[in-house]
Amino acid sequence: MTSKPLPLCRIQITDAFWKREQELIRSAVLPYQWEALNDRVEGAAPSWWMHNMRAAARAVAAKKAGGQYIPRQKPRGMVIEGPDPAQADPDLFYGWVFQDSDGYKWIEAAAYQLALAPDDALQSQVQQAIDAIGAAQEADSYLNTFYTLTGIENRFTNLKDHHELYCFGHLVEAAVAWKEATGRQDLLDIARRFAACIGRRFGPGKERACPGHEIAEMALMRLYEATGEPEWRTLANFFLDVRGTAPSTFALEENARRRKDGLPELPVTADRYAYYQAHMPVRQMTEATGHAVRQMYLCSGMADAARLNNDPEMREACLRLWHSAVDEKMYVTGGVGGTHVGEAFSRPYDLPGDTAYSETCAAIGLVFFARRMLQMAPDSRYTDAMERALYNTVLAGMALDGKSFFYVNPLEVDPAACHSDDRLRHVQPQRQKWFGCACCPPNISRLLSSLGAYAFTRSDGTLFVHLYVSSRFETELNGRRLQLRLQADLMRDGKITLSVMEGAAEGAIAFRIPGWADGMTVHAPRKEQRREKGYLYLTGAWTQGEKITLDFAMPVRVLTGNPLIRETAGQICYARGPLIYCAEEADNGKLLHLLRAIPQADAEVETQAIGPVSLPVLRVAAKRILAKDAPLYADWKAPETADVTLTLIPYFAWANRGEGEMRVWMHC
Ligand code: FUB
Ligand code: ZN
Repeated sequence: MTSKPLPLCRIQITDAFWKREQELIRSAVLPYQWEALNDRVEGAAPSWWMHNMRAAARAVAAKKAGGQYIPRQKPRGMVIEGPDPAQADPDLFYGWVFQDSDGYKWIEAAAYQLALAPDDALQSQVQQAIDAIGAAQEADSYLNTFYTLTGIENRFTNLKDHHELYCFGHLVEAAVAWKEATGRQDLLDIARRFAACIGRRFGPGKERACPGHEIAEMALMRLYEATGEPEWRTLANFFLDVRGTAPSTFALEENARRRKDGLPELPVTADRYAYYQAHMPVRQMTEATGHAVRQMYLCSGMADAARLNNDPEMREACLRLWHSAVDEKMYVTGGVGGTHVGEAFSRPYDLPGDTAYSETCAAIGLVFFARRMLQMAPDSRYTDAMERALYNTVLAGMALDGKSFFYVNPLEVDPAACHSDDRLRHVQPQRQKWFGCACCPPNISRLLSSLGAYAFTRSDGTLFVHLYVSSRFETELNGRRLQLRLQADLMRDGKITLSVMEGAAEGAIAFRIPGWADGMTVHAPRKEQRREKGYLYLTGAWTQGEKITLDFAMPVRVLTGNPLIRETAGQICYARGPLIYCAEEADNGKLLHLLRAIPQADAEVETQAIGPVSLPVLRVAAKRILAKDAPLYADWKAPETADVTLTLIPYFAWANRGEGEMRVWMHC
């Protein structure tokens, strides 16, 4: 039974925790990111987004006026370092080749916010951004500031690395979101024209191609669903089916460059391109490999294709990749991509805590993949992973005041080591204001602003409640409208109430039974109850004024890692509900590795202020090894210990009280 998300404009998040997050995005994050896109944030790495759009617009205008545009740059390398923006040459491109995507992601997030509530200032900033994008679109509808400014004749010659189709995908996502939020067609027209430009060159019976960084696949599927225009699904299917087949399109384009440089050509087999998930046809894939964000975006596109084409073979491939990514390669925090070498997936069970990469965007990609798997066939294992990624790694990506961000999400941090050890150069002990490669902050904004689309989906006869986020929302059930209110507060407990505020309908409301729930009680008079794949289906007549309640037991849990994970051997971590906990220096002093957890000890749940919010923390008895004057090595004897009370805070809230040690897994 397939399902689709409810329109965001029909969902009002009222949840004490999530409403604050969404408002933070609106009031602090989006305005800040707009300043960043315009290079007006002192002390932050420049974005160059508006700069590049304006420079490209001048080039395009010159060409449209019949003049010539001779670029002063060559499309070499992935990043063009710029000076201080005040000293920048107004006609040059600066930053990463995929810089255009940052602004597209920002527009997408802003559109979701505008679907939730009007905001004239935000709307007019988006309009400025759209005007800038429209002006940078070439006469033949091509749109990419990097190639416009470095030589348009070179476009589509390095799809492997130069992210044209990635920027295109983000443009499409933004355009559909904007149209759905405001009814405005302008950005959608720009995106459709660019899609058509791509479709004139690539597709069945035309040139073969596939994106080096996936997203175009899921974006085109979304464009197809939004417009009903079949050519976008055809193009998405084409990109998926070309991927990993011989002759490798990446090898062919590399060889074209090598020929120009007088270098010998390489074999055109696909097997060298596992980093790009282009080493075998996607339908044959069994293991999540290579760059983690790309892999998750590919999986999302594959899941869309499996659903929209009703393609069981593609679904089987999705299931295998899900198993690999989630059952063998996911951190307890829902992060994926264990190695900083290439921001990539490592071997199964290789999940180091201190050198973890676990990019925020990769966890976001896992959320995308999970929602799409749920749309195909509801099963709480997808929702459990989605919730784990969301409540832990995704949330950790942003400070509680919305002013700084993590790109990398380690599970163990010693700031002294981060500052001095090159092996940890990628690990920041404090969130950063912005990044030269700023993929994560706007990705967090777009996901959190569209949270409702992950909380609920519906098919004709069933409404699915995936995430327990307090909200008021409207849905249809078997063609009849219902206004519903969901009350929950997972930061406190697992009590859920669903009330019918208005309307009457017959059908099923399916509630996910979270994997963390240690039993549940259900009060649902006059409803037939059935459990399937981790969902409780309550079927019957739903009428105004009625209420059903669920109470999921939410004890503190002590988790262990699979014995094959070397890094978690002999350690435990604490969890409660969707939250994974960690110890921080701010509460427990330095040298956290000397703490010894006592798995049998009962933990108390208390509320503590952390930065601007009050959060549930755990207090639990533990021991601390006394380490005074010990030689480097000595004969073993039972260590001297002191009794301590360990304070554990939700992982997502770490690094909000200055720099200090942190660890998720505790020795015991
Ligand atoms: O390459 C575009 C984005 O930048 C990727 O998704 C991130 O991992 C970062 O490399
Ligand atoms: Zn990122």
